[in-house]
Parts: sequence; C-alpha cells; structure tokens
Amino acid sequence: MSIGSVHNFPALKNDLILRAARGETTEHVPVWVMRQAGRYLPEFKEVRAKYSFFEVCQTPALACEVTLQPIKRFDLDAAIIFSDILVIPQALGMTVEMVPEKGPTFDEPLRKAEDLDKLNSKVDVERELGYVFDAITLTRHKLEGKVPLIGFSGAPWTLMFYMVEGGGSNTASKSKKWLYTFPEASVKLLNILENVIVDYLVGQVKAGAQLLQLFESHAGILGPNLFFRYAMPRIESIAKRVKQKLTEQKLDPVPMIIFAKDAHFGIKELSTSGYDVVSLDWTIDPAKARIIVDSKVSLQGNLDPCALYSSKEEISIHVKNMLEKFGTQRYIANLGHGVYPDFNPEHVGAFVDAVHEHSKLMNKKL
Ligand code: 1CP
Repeated sequence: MSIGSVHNFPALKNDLILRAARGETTEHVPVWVMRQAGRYLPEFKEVRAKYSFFEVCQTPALACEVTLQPIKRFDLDAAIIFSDILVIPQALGMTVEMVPEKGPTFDEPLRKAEDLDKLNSKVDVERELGYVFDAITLTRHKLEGKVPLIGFSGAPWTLMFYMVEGGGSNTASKSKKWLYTFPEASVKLLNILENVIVDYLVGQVKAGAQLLQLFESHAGILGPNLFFRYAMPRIESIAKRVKQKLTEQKLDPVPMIIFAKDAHFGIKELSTSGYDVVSLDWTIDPAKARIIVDSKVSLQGNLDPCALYSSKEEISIHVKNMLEKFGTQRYIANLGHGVYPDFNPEHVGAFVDAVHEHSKLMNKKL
C-alpha cells in the first residue's frame, strides 16, 4: 500500500532521486546536500535567533519551515526532514543541549555499565518521537510534491559514541574504551539502539518519508576490526528489519541509503548489506569505489565540502570531474559530508546547478 494514498499527499512531480536509488534511468543526476538546512542560511539563523535548536526540531511547523528553506532557494532534487540524530538519546531519557560554538552536549553521559539501567530502553517511539513523524507528514503536504522527502537516523555506534563521549570527540577514546572494556554492556546498548532505530525509521515511512538515510558518521575511527564486530552487523540488521516490517504492514518499501563516513575498509560489504545506496565521503576515489562495490547498488556523494570555498567557476570544474568518475546513472550527487556554517549559500546553489548542467550534457553524449 502506498503511504501517499493513506495521507492523501500531493502527487510527486520529481522522482529522479528515487529512480537513481532504484537503479532506473535518469535524464540528469539528482542532487541534494547533507545539512542543506542550517546555519549557512540567513533565513535559518533568523529562526534560530528566536528558538533553541531542539525547539525547532520539536515544533512541526518550525521543522517544516526550515526543511523547506533550501528547497525554496535551490533547484534541489530532495528535501531532508530537519531534525538531529540525537533525538534518539533524548527519547531514551538523556538530556542533550545544543551549546553555541560547542555543539551537542549531554549533561550526564554514560560512564559505566550500570548507567544503562537508567535508560528508558522500552521507549514508545510514537509517544517520544511523534513530533518528528508529525513534522514529516506536515512537510510532505507543504512540499506539494515538488521533491521527495528523506527521513533519517543515526546508526547504533554513532549514537553510542555521543551517549558515552557526551558530545563531539576527535579520538572517540571514551566510547571505544567501552567497546574494549565493557563488551557486554556495549552490545546491550547497541541492541537497545538498534531496536529503537528500526521502529523510528518505520514510523518515519508511515508518516511520509520517501527515502531513508542511516548516518554512521563515526565509522572510520573504529577501524576494520571494531567496525565489523560492532557496527556492521547492526547496519545490516536495520535494513533487513525495516524492509521486513514495511512488508509485514503491507507498505511499499522505500530506498535506503547508508553513509558510513571514512569506512573505506567496509565499502564492499556495505554495498551488499541491504541498502540501495552507499554514500561516500570525499576521501574515496569514486572510480575506485565503483569497481569495489556491488553493481546492483547506487552511489551517493562525494565532493569535498571545502571545495565549495572555491569560486563558482572552479566548483563547476570540480563537479564535472566528479561526475566523470561516478558516471550519470545509479548516482545521486552530494557532498562527502555536511555543509559548514561559513559557506556562501550562492556556492551551494552553484554546486547544485553544476550537477544538473554537466550531467544533462553528459547524458546527451551517451
Ligand atoms: O545550532 C545549530 O543550528 C546547530 C547546527 C546543527 C544543525 C543545523 C546541528 C548540531 N544539527 C543540525 C541538523 C542536522 N543534523 C540535520 C538536518 C537536516 C539537513 O541535513 O539539512 C541532520 C541530517 C543532522 C544529522 C547529524 N547530527 C549527524 C549526522 C550527519 C553528520 O554530520 O555526520 C551528526 C553526527 C549530528 C550530531 C550533531 N548535531 C549538531 C552538530 C554540530 C553535530 C556534530 C557534533 C560533533 O560531532 O562535533
């Protein structure tokens, strides 16, 4: 059953990204940008001057407004619901604040195995995260079918990283210490997270999300041993369980994207882990990645976000080079990670337009 018919959503006018994800032909390459809504946009800063970060996430009308801001400005082929991966630790009972200049900060990070007992591990996702579902449903209506809406979640390891570190970290030494010294408690925590993530992603599809992206942003720091032991089995299981639950509930499946940043060592395995799209960071050569990955998977990425500091003319050249390496089919253009707050919005627009222009020309030559 199509969710669109349940909610009476407006008909979709641009399905390029869905076709690229499913491996169908596209007349030009679809493009969206990780963190396309955010601090580099003056209209976002205006909203943030009035409301705290999590107030925006928790108020469907505001989350919808900031989700639509980049869609109004740029010729993007997808919207991504405005939220954060850290809404799951909040749903589990942890207090997280977005501290200016510092980023997310937990008041009481997990310090020892017994701290897991304090988590609300049997969380009712509908009750605790229903505000995200409401924001998705509202945004699907307000998008008027212009482009598809992406839902997302953090993957178990990346969420565990923040819950133990208490915020950002360059070394992950506290969270990796857990993996080495409390393996049983780590598995318990990762399993709690996996269960919540599955319900959360299924809930997003029911609310109207048309694609799902799983962010394993701190994959690289694990290295292959820890990645394959702790992260990969759950990444795989999440895709399988989400697709299974949608089938059981007689709902149409949606394409799923996995972004495991810096996990060069796992690209091949990720491409057969049940996801339709593997998203690459900029440190991987696209031509090499195409050779390594399964031919039935689409790729997403991977321009170095810092390339957007160059002139618009240079951005166009960077995009052309990237497209030549990826090819125009089975491909969704994006940056290799999110935009930075000091980006010039016009350069984000130049990136989006260059993807469309060059890929149309390339397709003409095919
Ligand atoms: O005050 C502000 O406005 C804070 C900036 C900000 C924004 C705009 C944060 C804090 N999160 C977000 C939104 C956000 N976060 C989106 C919105 C949708 C869009 O893309 O437009 C998404 C998809 C996320 C996901 C997210 N949050 C990730 C995964 C993606 C990635 O960047 O790897 C991660 C790791 C987070 C945690 C987080 N939230 C915010 C920051 C600064 C961080 C990183 C903290 C750190 O590790 O230092």
